[in-house]
Amino acid sequence: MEKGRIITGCLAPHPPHLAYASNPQQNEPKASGAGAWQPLLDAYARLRQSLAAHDYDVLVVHTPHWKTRVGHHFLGVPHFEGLSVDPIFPNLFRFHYQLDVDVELAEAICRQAQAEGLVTTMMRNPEFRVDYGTITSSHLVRPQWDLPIVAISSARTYFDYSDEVGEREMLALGRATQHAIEATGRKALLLASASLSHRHFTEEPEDPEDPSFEHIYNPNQAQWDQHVMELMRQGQTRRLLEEMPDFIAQSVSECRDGSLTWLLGALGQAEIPATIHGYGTVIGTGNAVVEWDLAAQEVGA
Ligand code: 2X7
Ligand code: FE2
Repeated sequence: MEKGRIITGCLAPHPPHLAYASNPQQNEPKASGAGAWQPLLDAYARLRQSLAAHDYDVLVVHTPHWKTRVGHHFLGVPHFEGLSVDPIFPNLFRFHYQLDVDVELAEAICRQAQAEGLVTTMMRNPEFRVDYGTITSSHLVRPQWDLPIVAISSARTYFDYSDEVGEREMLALGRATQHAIEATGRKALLLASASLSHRHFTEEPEDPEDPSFEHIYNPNQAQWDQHVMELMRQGQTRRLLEEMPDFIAQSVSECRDGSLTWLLGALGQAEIPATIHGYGTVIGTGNAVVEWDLAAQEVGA
């Protein structure tokens, strides 16, 4: 068997508004337009165009909205279908999903993570309702739903211990993911499903599409977003990881659920420049669509 590899890693935020605004037939609520979220939809279109040049056979997603009390969990049933509802925005996201899971790869990551000293569990309940983070990011990146996924939960380490311990665990989970992909011969696309700055409005306008309502909630936190994106652009991955606890604390970033650090760990903390496909706000949060194209690096090397 040929050694597997990570083709590309992406920061792929999951505001349900973006799934809603793209009007997939699976989603019950229908949007009349994209309004203020158009820049983010355009960013996802650019990401999809860039990914079309690559051949990969599985999407591996780390999601903040499947929160597991003890350890890191992995979907462990070959097929799931059901209705996923955003608990905060049920008016925007009621998505009828059908998806396949690469259980062999999920089990391999699970075992490898155990070998790294992490607590892990395979989730074997066929009735389990898949979270909106996994679904939104996967859908926006590959709306065809023609490839299997691996979905990884968000353990509570940052919250129960500290941001520093959380960071160490996510780097270990990233290493485990990379090694399992190599050992199983997969060509994998990795998705860190997270917003950057995450302070948001607590009230929704009567018309959720009203563009006059949409703007960044806190400019100080948005400045952090600009700084973090500049580090990504410059390929300063180690510095980004060093600053991650401050970024998380000072911008109440959703990266505290670990997805971005997991991704950077899986990419071997490679110091390669990322492409920022776009940035925009959703209900006041800061969201960037970002790509680290490992395959292109190898070709250029
Ligand atoms: O989960 C989210 C999010 N991360 C950002 C914005 C709006 C809603 O949901
Ligand atoms: Fe979220």
